Amino acid sequence: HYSTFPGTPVWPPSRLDLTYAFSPENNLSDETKAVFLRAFQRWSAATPLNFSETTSFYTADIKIGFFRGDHGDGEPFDGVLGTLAHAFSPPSGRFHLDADENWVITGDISTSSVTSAVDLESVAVHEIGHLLGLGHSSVEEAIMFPTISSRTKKVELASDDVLGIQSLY
Ligand code: TQI
Ligand code: ZN
Ligand code: ZN
Repeated sequence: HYSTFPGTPVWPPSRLDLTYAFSPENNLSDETKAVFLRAFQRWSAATPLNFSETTSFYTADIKIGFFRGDHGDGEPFDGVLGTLAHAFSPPSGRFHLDADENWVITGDISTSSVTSAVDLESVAVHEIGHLLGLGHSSVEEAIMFPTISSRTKKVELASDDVLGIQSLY
């Protein structure tokens, strides 16, 4: 079953149109940005929320960046595997990914020869769940289940994720 954070923080009902931006120093490719777009679309399809990219990083509701090691928020990344990414509950909007991971942004990850390959879209869908107010789920098929098998792509919301997000929005 899904969970929420203590106190059930959500984006206010008056804020159904949320903006996101990528850290300018990351210089991400359009292909990488498209992965995040698809991940946001999975949640907007199940809710009244809409997400749009803005180039104005400092005013964006959701700020996405790849960082390595200690990046100034007291929750340092740890190199390959271990922590992959973290996102904070509403209305923080902070979404950080570990730049040291072997991110896979395209193709069939199950056939990757890199044992530590991590599917970016799967992690993005999971972290956006946290950004919107979902905690972890006990349902293994759910996006919000707290573990994922290596070299696995899991990007489709399970009914448990949909029930969870629809309880919030
Ligand atoms: N990052 C953890 C996560 O997002 C960070 C975390 C631990 C956390 N406990 C939390 C965030 C409680 C919010 C609330 O779950 S992670 C997975 C999964 C991670 C793990 O790097 O371990 C995914 C990131 F589910 F596959 F294990 C993304 Cl998809
Ligand atoms: Zn961080
Ligand atoms: Zn999580």
